[in-house]
Amino acid sequence: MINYTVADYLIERLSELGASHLFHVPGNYTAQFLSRAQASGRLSCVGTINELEAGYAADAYARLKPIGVACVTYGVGSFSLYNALAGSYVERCPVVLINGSANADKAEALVKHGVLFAHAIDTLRTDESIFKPITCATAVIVDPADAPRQIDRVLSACFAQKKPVYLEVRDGVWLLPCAQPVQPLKVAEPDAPTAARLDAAAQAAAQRIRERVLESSHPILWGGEELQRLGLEGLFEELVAATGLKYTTTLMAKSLMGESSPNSPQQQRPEFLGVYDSKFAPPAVRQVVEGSDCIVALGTILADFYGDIVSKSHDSMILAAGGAVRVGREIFPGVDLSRLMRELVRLFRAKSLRKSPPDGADALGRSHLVMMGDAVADAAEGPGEMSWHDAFRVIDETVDPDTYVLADTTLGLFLAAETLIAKPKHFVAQTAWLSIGYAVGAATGVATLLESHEHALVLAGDGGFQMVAQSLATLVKLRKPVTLLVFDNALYAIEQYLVNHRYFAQDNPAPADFFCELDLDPSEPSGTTKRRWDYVRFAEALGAVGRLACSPAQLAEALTEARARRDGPTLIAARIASRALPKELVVSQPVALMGDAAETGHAPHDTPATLAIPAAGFN
Ligand SMILES: Cc1ncc(C[n+]2csc(CCOP(=O)(O)OP(=O)(O)O)c2C)c(N)n1
Ligand SMILES: [Mg+2]
Repeated sequence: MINYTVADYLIERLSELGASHLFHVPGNYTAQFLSRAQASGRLSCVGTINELEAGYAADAYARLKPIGVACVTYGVGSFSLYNALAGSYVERCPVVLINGSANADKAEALVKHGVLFAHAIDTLRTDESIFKPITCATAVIVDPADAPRQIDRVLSACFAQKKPVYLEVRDGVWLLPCAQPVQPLKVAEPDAPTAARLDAAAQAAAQRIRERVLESSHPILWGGEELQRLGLEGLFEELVAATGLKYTTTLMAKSLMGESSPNSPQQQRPEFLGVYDSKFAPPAVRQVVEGSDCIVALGTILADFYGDIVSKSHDSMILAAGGAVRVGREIFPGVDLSRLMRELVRLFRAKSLRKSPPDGADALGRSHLVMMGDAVADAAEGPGEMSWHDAFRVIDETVDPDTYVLADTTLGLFLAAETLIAKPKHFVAQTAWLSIGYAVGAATGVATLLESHEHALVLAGDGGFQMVAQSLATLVKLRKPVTLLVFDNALYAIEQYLVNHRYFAQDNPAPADFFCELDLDPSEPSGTTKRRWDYVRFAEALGAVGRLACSPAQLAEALTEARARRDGPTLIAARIASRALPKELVVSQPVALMGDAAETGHAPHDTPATLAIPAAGFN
């Protein structure tokens, strides 16, 4: 009979923090933990095909629940998950990475005789040191007596800072006796003097924000992802109501509040301007947001998309994120976002504000379906192919309020921004780290949380899908109602757009032009164009249903059929013309996109825009 163990302690704390699943690939170093977790009935262990998928799944889970958990083995497993965890760090997703290492004898053999245990590189703490730069706390547990303290320290950092943590337990220690928790996990609450200081800082910043808003003519609110991570969506909604201001969101924080009007789901709610994703937003949305003389950005991670607006409206923008507030050039350090939001709601409720929105705001009401109409210039499609807008008109019509939409880094991401999401937190996208394939692995995490009437729709490019394609097998195993819609354009279109957008020009004589422009030897095989997969047979080989849609009618039929399936995933390949480009991107010069800084060209400010985002994170 085994009594209370180190494994039990960790399981108890994880479940106390709100995790009911963990995503893993087994390894003998963590085997005892996994069996204990499964037997506990508190943590359901979801086996994934590889560790990258486990990492993406845990990350997505952490966007919808208080924490996500991944459990892998040393080196060979953990390194495969590194990309995913880096994304969690950048996008502030509280993920607990549980790792196991070799037992004490093997550790001693390494130190004394240089004998490498399985997956060792050359020192005992390689994994911990490698994960340090992308976690907010780490621990290596070798002594069961110290386990409660270490586990509590690392988990409370994860929960409080909304960043990933690394927790390694030495094989042989998992089942050693351990003290039980005597009280709930204390999540680093500030002591009384610190709390008073934080309150005062929030009050001062809120006061200044209110003054600045009053001085302006057309202020708007810009909600960001930190509000979601900190569970402040309700306060944001209260602030919208208290100020009467119109609001936009970042692409990552899309669905911060339900976007459609409660009475008419096809209409945008009146306070919502649409997602502002800079140059990719519809022109009417851009005009309104960029026409504001006071953008109040709350909880916004300054991803690459936002370089221009932050730089252009530097002096008129209010930015509250990363534990600080900037009002124009004035910096308020040490401001906790939760306190600030409470204070703003209080101040704006006390006295009503009468401000008119920027010009054009009242005309906004529906997504690109209306704004673009049929006058879409991306119809480069031939027979049996669709344009991007063809596909999105169908997608928009089929997304219902019980559907989670997960959008990958594809040209389709920018159109997905326009799809109305009726319920909060029903849109998931990794728009700062931008690892292609993320949404495909993330589907595993979201799938575990689906209720019987719910459904998830993944929108992925073919390049992204192929990176994590085996995740489909996990969804088959889990029997989850997930639709994986792959934009089958046989192209890494975003990359093509960045390196030579002339490829997409209708009059461009030959794709080979691309090789010349890149100054590559034309006889070299290109990394950009590639052969098409047979997605229908691929799906069938993994036990899923596969459909090929070459027209809007076929896509509508396939999506409706997939939505009706309750016991497993459907893979739909939507044939998009390789040379099709959404109208928003059809320009003579490519817009700066994902690290392509060629077009930003603004003189640097003496006060860096990132000042409000100190490395320490929220606190
Ligand atoms: C893991 C990873 N590798 C490479 C890249 C660079 N990259 C950015 S977009 C892109 C192409 C995406 O192609 P696809 O998924 O087919 O979508 P499309 O652009 O065709 O819509 C690539 C390779 C990346 N962001 N992430
Ligand atoms: Mg593609």
